[in-house]
Amino acid sequence: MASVNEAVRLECIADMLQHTGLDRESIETDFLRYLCHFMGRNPGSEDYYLFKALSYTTRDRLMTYWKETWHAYNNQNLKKAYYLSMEFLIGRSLSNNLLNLGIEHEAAEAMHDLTLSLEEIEDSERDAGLGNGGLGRLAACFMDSCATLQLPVMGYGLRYEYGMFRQRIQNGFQVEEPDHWLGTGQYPWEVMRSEYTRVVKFGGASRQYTDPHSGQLTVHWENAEEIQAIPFDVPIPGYKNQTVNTLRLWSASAQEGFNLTEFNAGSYHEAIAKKSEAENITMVLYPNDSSENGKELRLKQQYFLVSASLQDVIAQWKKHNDGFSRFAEYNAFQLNDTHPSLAVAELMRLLVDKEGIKWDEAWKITTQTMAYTNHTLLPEALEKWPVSLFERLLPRPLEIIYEINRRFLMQVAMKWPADLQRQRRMSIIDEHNNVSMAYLAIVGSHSVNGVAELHSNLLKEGLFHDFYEIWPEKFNNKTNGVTQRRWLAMCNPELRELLNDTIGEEWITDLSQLSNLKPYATDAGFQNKWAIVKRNNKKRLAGLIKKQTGVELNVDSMFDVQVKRIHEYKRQLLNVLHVIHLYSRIKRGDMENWTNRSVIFGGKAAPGYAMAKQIIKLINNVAEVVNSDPDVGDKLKVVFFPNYRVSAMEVICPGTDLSEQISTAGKEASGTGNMKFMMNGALTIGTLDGANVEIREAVGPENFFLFGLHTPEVEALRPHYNPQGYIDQCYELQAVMGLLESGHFNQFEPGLFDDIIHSMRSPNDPWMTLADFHAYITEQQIAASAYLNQSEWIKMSILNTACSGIFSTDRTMQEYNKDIWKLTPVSVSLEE
Ligand code: 26V
Repeated sequence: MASVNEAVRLECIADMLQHTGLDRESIETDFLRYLCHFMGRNPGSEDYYLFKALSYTTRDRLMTYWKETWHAYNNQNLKKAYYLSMEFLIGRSLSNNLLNLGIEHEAAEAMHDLTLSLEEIEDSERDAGLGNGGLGRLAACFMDSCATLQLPVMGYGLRYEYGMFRQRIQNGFQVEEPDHWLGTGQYPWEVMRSEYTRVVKFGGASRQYTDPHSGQLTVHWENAEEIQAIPFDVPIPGYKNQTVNTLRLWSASAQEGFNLTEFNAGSYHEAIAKKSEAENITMVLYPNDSSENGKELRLKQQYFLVSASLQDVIAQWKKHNDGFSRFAEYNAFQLNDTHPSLAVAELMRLLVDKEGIKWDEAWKITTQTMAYTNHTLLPEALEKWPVSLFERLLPRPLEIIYEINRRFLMQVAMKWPADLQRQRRMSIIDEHNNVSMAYLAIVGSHSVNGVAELHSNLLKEGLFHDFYEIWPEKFNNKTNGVTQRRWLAMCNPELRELLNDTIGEEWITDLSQLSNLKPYATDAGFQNKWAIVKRNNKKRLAGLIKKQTGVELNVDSMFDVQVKRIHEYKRQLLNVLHVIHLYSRIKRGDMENWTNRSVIFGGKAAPGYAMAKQIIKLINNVAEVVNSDPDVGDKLKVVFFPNYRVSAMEVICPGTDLSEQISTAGKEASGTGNMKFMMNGALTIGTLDGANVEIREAVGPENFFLFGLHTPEVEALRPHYNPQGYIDQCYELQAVMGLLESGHFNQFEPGLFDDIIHSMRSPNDPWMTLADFHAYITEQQIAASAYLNQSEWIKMSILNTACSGIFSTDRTMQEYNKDIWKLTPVSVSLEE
């Protein structure tokens, strides 16, 4: 590689800066140059081309800072952290990058000069849907906060050709369509970096050799298939701070000149088939957020991510360091759930087999660098992989896992010599010959954290109790957050302006400043302004809903919203039961203390999750009946928002009055949608689950609609849960079940909802939906009555925003950094 003189490097930077002015004229000039010269289009072309031209223009303006940040991180001895995640749910980037660069207004004016609308251009960007839901979006929020905090953190993920499927609703049913988000061209934000291509092995066999010179026993992984990992880098700008961090996404490709022998032997088709098999690895995101265990391709994806990323970090390390004695001092890996927990075995393999480091030394390095975050308590989501699959795909990592387990079980046996049961329970390889990825992650990490206080405690008491007994010091909590840049400043510009005018702009980088709003909660003038902003946001949301579904909402009705993945534990069903209850009240003329409502649902069901798909159909059928009944009119409207995604939430959360967070207590690890709603001034109706607990604590119980069983009550009730008893005791529930069971919502589709009805009536219903029904409708009535007093409601709405300061990922990242990573912030400055 050419080594460049520092003076030349600086000259190059100065030149780049000079040619990427942040003023309106420079933006306009560059935009036209990209559009007309580079892309061969003109300002009258489709919005998508305008979006691309403006994105390139924006990327140019990030590039200097990006290079400088890279330089600052790699040319001094700095500790760095790597966030390993199978998902980064980025969504759109143009408006976010303009905001963080501080050139939103300039870009809008430049477009205006050309009689173009920035908003329309931004709207034509497709979501980068490289994630399922909360876990993937959290990773994206973390990246934004790390860049803003100037932490040297790099994200590693996969560049799926197809992201999260697109959801269409046909006759009330979910239909999945492939999301070829890259389109025919490329993603304007990414930069391909072929020079950092890595090679990942699969299959073959592991052989031991005694080195003839040293007499050392070494292991070779032979006859493996080799697949190239090509990195594509995406810039992650901090907020107005000249820092641009990197998200590196790997794309699989067959080795260049692959299988020449097969080709020469005339097996051209086999050779091509092999090539496409290799490229399959990063073809598609698994659209499941709980089960789907045992799929070979998914395990390949996981190993591909982990191996390429670790090789990348080690190669970078070796450029500047001799040996690995200080590796753990300068590198930290955060595992986003168990999906990348093969990193434990892979780092051991690379250190022992490739770098010739002794096992004990390598193990020390591994456990000192790895940290694991758990994101779910649902047993079906805990990853296990058959040993047989490992034998076929990953023979050498399997041997290493066996050795890790052997040594670990010796440790357990020392501590509890007589307790064979415990040794069996804790084995990384279980009695059915499956590798438990969670146990591998715990054993190989120095830190294990949950994502909300309740969840972290439940991990210690339940799922990981045995491990907590050996290593209590590993366990800690890091309550989730969301980035206020995207989830307030960007998605709610009117509220941003009101906040800036009232308390200044500091909240954008220090969300605790929002507490300065508290004195305004009872100020009539301020309440008025607040109400106007909320109403405008509701108008915008109603407009989008009208466009997507044809349903017209009354902006003065209460917008009651539940958007999230469709899952039984999240209990969209409980919400539907409440809707049916309201409908039945209207039909029987029980209109006392009535509040008009628009109930909005949105979310995707995993394609193989039959019950979740039935729930979508039920919501749509109920919507059809309710919305077309002339007795109902404006009193109640129900909509299912199709294809819920990041960019949809950016319109939904500012326009919401009531946020539904109604999972069975103890099941939702944290939730992050709950935080977005709160920040944008919605009130929550919710159970004591996940981060709801902390939300309620922050805003005060008088500003939160709490209902339902608590976690210990749920568990105590389980053995004698009797749904019929709840029906017998509650005439409202009898009316609701009567309507459902009479086929009122499936008149021409007999038996369609039998499974749903059966599941709610089952004494084994794990989600105990009927147990919380009465408490839920009671609290819903309290919320409805509260809404009738608008000044009270607005006060509570203001207080929700004012108390949401702790739910910034800036706070979350500071905690990860203080307790786990211990990085020093690096300021990047191009002033001189
Ligand atoms: C699991 C699987 C299983 C195999 C197929 C693909 C796949 C994809 C994702 C997952 C993980 C699901 C776990 C998850 O998303 N947890 C959510 O994490 C959020 C961020 O911490 C948290 O707010 C939510 O409460 C939690 O459900």
